[in-house]
Amino acid sequence: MAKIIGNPLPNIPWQEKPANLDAPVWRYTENPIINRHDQKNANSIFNSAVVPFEDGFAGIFRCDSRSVSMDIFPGFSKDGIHWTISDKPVSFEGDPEVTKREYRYDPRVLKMDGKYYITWCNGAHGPTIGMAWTEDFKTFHQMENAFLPYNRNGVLFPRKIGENYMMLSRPSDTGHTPFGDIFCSQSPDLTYWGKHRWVMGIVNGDESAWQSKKIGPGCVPIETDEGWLMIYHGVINTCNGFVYRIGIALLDLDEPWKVKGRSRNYILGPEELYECVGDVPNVTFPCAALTDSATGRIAMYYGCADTVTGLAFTTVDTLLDYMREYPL
Ligand code: BMA
Repeated sequence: MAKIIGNPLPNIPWQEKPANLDAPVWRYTENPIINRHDQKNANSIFNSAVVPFEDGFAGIFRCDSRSVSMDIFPGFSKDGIHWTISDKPVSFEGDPEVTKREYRYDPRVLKMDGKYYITWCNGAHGPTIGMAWTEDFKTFHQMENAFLPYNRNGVLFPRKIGENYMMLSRPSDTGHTPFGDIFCSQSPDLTYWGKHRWVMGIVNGDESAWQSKKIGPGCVPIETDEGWLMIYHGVINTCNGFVYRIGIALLDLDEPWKVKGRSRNYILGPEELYECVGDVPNVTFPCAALTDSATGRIAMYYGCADTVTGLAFTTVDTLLDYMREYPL
């Protein structure tokens, strides 16, 4: 039995695994939990991140507007399922050269050292990784962008590892990047990032074709006694374009650029109508996971077809057993 290192979360959203299901992840029966117009002026709400907050949950949501501009918005929920998302985007305090908005999307959130940190894909002469912190999800303090353009999918580890903070990311280009591996970078102060190490790449050939075009970090890594459980996205290029699925790997606890295990199979992919049909068909894109250390339960939030937000469930043992049953 693997153990999640972290806090218990007795109010984690949860449903039991359906008895006849042959898969390591099961969807919430009332998916999608957030529909495309569940916020004023939203065209679509997806690729969003949540975290336990006070006696419920808070989140940062990607809402693309009906002029199809991308921004991030705070939201709150008592149960992690029903959300109220602000009409107003996150407004940042900080250096005006840095807070200047071009576009913002695909946020991640975590609690570290008593503050909530947000990372997102930030337009700054090309996409890069924006960073900010908040204590109350009302006032947000923007920090320096972590990297030079072009980069996407910046995902912090939830604590210092050794001397340094660490962040996973996926160097990219200005467009719909036809390549992409996962890297790990280190920082003593969350401002200056270096010691960039390659973590893992696409899988060439037929062995695991769902991740043959590009991969990128998804949820904040989950600390277990066996390593960091990384939930990531993998992409295949098909005759109808890119298809995004979700996979898992286990990273070394002290040197997280070292991969200890990786699943050949995806754990979830576009199958339901709301995952296959939308503004961008056939996309499942993970950005957050709640965990309960008491039970090993995991509740994963993922964008569906770049249009709505889904919720799915699993446990740490279910994922690690599946990874070992279908190793890469
Ligand atoms: C990526 C990002 C994601 C999106 C995905 C699929 O490049 O733009 O936000 O979910 O493409 O369209």
